[in-house]
Amino acid sequence: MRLFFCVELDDDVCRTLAEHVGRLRPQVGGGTWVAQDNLHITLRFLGEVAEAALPGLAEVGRTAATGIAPFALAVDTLGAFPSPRRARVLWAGPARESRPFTALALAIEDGVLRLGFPPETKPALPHITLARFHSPRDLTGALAGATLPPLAVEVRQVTLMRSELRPQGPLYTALSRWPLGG
Ligand code: 2AM
Repeated sequence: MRLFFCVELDDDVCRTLAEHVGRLRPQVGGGTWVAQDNLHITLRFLGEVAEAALPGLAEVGRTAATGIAPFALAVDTLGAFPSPRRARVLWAGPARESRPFTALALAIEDGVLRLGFPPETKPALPHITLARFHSPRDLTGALAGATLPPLAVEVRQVTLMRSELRPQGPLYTALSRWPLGG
């Protein structure tokens, strides 16, 4: 099964994001837009994982979550990977680095490495993917005029999510959740 660790978002955060994204969408056009209910912050993508690995992953999630106290992420910025001029991913996220988020992602990374997963090569930058583009898109104009109301994402738990890929978009199912701070 295809799995990833993530931070789920409260319904009101998803709703506010979806409203603002709705305004941006006509300007950007095209792309594959993430359904409101699927918005999340990835902590670690695992890919295809055998069922036998689930107990180990549960231990990783529990240990990582227990070691970090709940915290808030100020989601106040729209951005693009790898750059606004050649965007493949449009995202919302915090402008500033979040130490607790980095610590949480590192704790999970540490745990999955111990289980034998190959190391993550991308830095753990907290972001909520809003849209993906098959070919690079110049979003400098759209992003220059776009604003986001400051959103406080309360990070209270870690989720191990299952992703089933379907033609109409992925179906996410939470397999386990662990509260931060134990
Ligand atoms: P992204 O939002 O930055 O694209 C579920 O697919 C989540 O896992 C996505 O939010 C995605 O992050 C992340 N992810 C990381 N690497 C991935 C990969 N190779 N394939 C699919 N998703 C990946």
